[in-house]
Amino acid sequence: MFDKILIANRGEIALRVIRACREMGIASVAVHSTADADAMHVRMADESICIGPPPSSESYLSIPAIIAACEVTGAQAIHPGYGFLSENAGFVQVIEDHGLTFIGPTAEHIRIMGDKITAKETMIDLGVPCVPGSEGGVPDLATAQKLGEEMGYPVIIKATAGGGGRGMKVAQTAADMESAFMTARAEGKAAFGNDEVYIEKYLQRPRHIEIQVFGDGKGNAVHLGERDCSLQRRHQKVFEEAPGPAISAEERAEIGRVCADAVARINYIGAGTIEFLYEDGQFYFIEMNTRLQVEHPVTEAIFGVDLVREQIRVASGLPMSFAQDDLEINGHAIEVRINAETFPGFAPHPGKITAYHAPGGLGVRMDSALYQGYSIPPYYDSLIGKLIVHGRDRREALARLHRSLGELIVDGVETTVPLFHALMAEKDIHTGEYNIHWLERWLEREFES
Ligand code: MV4
Repeated sequence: MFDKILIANRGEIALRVIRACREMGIASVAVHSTADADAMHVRMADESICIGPPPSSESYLSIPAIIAACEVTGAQAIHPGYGFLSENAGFVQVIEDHGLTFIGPTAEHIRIMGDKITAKETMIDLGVPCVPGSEGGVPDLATAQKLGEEMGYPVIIKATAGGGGRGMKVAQTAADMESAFMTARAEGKAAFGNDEVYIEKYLQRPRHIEIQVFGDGKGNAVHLGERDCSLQRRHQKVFEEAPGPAISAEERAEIGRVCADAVARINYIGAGTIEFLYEDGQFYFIEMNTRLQVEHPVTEAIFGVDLVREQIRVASGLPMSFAQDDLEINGHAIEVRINAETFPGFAPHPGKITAYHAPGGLGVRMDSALYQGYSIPPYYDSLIGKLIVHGRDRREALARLHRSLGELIVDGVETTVPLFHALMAEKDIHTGEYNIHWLERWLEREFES
């Protein structure tokens, strides 16, 4: 086992990793930009080291600065958290070249899943159900038009290097194909330097269901059920829950087995998420994320496992501490993401926290790096906290969410808490009847009229 781990991240996820390290008796090293000298992750870690100026490109994304921080502090392994360098295959390569350990998948698995065409081809070979569409890349407009006619409209054109909704265009009819194809290609080129695109049948009202998987890198893997993350705004998730309100135990067992078998067969190591669109009782693979996700706590709550501890275990060569048969769902969990943003404008609102009180009590977890007197810097993501509630069933989890939102105090900046108070009054949230378009349509109806 490692003696010392460096956390190449900031905010609540850095605290999350430090906490796992401390429970495992592992020393932690925080890295920070000059803008984060007073940040909670710096205070909470055993050691800290400044790695550069405020812009992420010169600090949290600086591979040389992070490697140097490992050498100076004697850290043997790096946990990347989410975002920043967490899905950067080149970073993993450099870490290994320096005799250090990346707490996450191999560079090869990150590379395969980072290219959506390769990811989809791999999943098809592994027997994972995918959205019907082109076999690999579509080289030109004529081929795209021919495919559109064969598949039937609407179709969606996606950049292979895309993700998070970038480089993606819907063609409702043949008349839209030329502009959709050209725009998706141009966006892929501009944003990722890669103009390769592929085509899929466009699903009109799916849910976003993602399966948590975990492998030991030696051909063993498990699944930890699904999360329903359909409530999104501009491809940013705001509310996530597990289990999914629309998924039966039989569906979970079946898609879970397919996913666990798939990652076992590629000797996947660590935490991964296989994303699906779910419509009319069918799962359609869209992407795989090779990192620990923001919303992992809802899975931890219902399975009673510590996913970061498991990541550290398998990265050090130890076996996973559970097998599939040990994993049983207990109750229901919901996470809401609290951002320092105006509502309903969703404009970033950094500033000084004049008062902070985290909710507590049975079934309540608040993952946040806030403290009274802290100044949220303007340089980074606006996520300032995740409120995770756990109940015996969905009704209890929702009641607990409502109750704990009422206890939360964040003064000094605007937050997205009013969004969740408003959602608590919606029937569809209580019945669980929502899809990937629900939130944006509701925001438009309620706040833009
Ligand atoms: C789709 C789709 C409909 N049909 N693919 C958006 C982000 C990227 N991860 C995949 N996305 C979508 N792919 C097909 N074939 C609709 C979306 C989509 C979406 C997916 C998940 C959550 C929110 C979304 C919002 C808009 C569009």
